[in-house]
Amino acid sequence: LKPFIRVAVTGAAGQICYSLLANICKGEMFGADQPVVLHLLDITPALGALRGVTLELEDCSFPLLVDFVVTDKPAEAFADVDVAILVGAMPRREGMVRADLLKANAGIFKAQGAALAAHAKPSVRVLVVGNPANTNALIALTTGSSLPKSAFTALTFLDHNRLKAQVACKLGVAVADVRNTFIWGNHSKTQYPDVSHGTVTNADGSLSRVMDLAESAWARDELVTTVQTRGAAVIKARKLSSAMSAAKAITDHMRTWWFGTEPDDIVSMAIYSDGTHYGVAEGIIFSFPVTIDAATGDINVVDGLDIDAFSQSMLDKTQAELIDEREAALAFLAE
Ligand code: NAX
Repeated sequence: LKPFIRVAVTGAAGQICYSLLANICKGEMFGADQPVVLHLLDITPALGALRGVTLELEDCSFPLLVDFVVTDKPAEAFADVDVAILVGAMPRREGMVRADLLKANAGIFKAQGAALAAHAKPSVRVLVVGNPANTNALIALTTGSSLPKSAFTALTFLDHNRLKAQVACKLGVAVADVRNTFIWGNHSKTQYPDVSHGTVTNADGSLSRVMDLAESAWARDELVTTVQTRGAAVIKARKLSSAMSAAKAITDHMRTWWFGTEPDDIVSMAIYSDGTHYGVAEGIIFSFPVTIDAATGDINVVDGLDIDAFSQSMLDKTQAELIDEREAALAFLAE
C-alpha cells in the first residue's frame, strides 16, 4: 500500500456524503492501494449526526480507512490535506431570494478558501460541490489566493454524466460508447449540454456522429432542457435532491483528476477561466471540455472545437449568468 493521503470532506453529515464517504473508502476515487485519513467537517449542530456517520464508517471496517478527524473548525479540517471536497453549503430555504443564498455561501466559502490557503498542503486539489458551486469556487479561490488558481474546480460532472446517459438512452447504445459530449458554463439551468461534437463508437470501432443519428430539434431543445432540469426532476420524484448520482459524479471528477483522462476521452469540469478559451471572460469558474494529464494532474481545455451560432448563444447566456453571480458575490466579499 502507498503512504496515506489526507482528504477533507465538508458537509460530511449530509446526504451526498453518506454515499460519497463509502466511495472514497472503497478506493473508487484514489485507487485500491491508496489509504486515506478522512477530515470530516460539518457545522456544530450537525456533529451529533456526523458521529452516527463515523460509527458506521467504523462498522464498515474499510481496509483503506486509516483514521478520521471530526471537526466543526475549517482550520482543523484542512490541516495538511491533499484533497478538499467542499460539499457543505447553505441550502436555499423558503423565502430566501437568490441574493440571500449567494451572500450566505459567500461567507462560508470566503472562510474556507482562507483556511485552505493557510492550512492545506500547497499541492491541495479542491472540488467545490455546494451550490452555487461555480461562484462558491470563485470565492474560495479569491480568498485562498496563495494557492494556484488551478487548484480550484467545481462540479459539473453530474451534468456531464446525465447528458451522456440521455444520449445513450435516446440512441439505444451503451454509455461507454458515447464520447465528446460535454457541459459548458454554470452548474445551473443556464448550463449548455452540448452534443454537437458527440460521437458513438460502433461495434466495428468506427464512429458515428450523434448529430447524424438524432434530430437536431431533439439535441437543441428536449435534450438540453432534460439535462438542465434533471436535478429538479429528481427532487420532484424523490422529495430529496440527487445524492447517489452526485456522489458518483464527485468520485468520477476526483478519480479523473487523480489518474488522468482515458485516451480519446473528454470530460467536463468547471475551472478558472483565464480568458484564452472560446472567448469566455477571464475570472469566472466555467465548465469546459477538458482532458487531464495523468503525470502532472494539469487540467487542459480542449481548444479548437467549432462553435456554431446556436452553441455560441448558449455559451453567451451561461457566461452572462456567471458574471452576474460573480459581481453579486464579490460585492458581499467587499462588505
Ligand atoms: P444536505 O443538506 O443533505 O447536507 C449538507 C451538509 O452541509 C449538512 O450536513 C450541513 O450541516 C452541512 N453544512 C452547511 N454549512 C456548512 C459549513 N459552513 N461547513 C460545513 N458543512 C456545512 O445536502 P446535500 O444533498 O448533501 O447537498 C450538498 C450540496 O451539494 C448542496 O449545496 C447542493 O445544492 C449541492 N449539489 C451540487 C451538485 C453539483 O453538481 N454541483 C449536485 C448535487 C447537489 O445538489
